[in-house]
Amino acid sequence: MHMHRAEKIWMTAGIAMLVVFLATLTTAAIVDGFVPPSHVQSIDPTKVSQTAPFDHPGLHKLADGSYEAYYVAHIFSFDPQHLVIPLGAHVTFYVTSPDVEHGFSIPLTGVNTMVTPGWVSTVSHTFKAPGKFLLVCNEYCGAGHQMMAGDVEVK
Ligand SMILES: [Cu+2]
Repeated sequence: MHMHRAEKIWMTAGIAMLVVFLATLTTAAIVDGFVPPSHVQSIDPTKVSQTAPFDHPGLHKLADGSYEAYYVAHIFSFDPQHLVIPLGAHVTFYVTSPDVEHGFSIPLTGVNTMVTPGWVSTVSHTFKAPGKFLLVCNEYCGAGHQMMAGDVEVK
């Protein structure tokens, strides 16, 4: 099969870039311990229910007026199932899982993160509009995945 010289150059450049990108990613993961940006804190997945503050999930007010919301995502529900947030509150969500990979998404707000056992995923949002927002798992997590939902009420 005949290949044009320019085609060979482009293929070589493309493969070389792929090798450089994979080498960079592998080096960052192994040498620097690089993890996805939302995974900043680790947790023993077998002890989530005994580990503070996940032993009391829910909304916690901070001294500066902002809030932290601690969530446990497990097959097939969220704890807490329902959360009331004051209008205008800046909330940082901390979410973990004791079992399998889940998703944590509040559509129309930009809150969306994967939840991986052994890690605490973090995402922040300021709730400027009142309303009742759906909270859904958007990672297939098993036979009851479609039932895994809750809500966040801003008022
Ligand atoms: Cu799910």
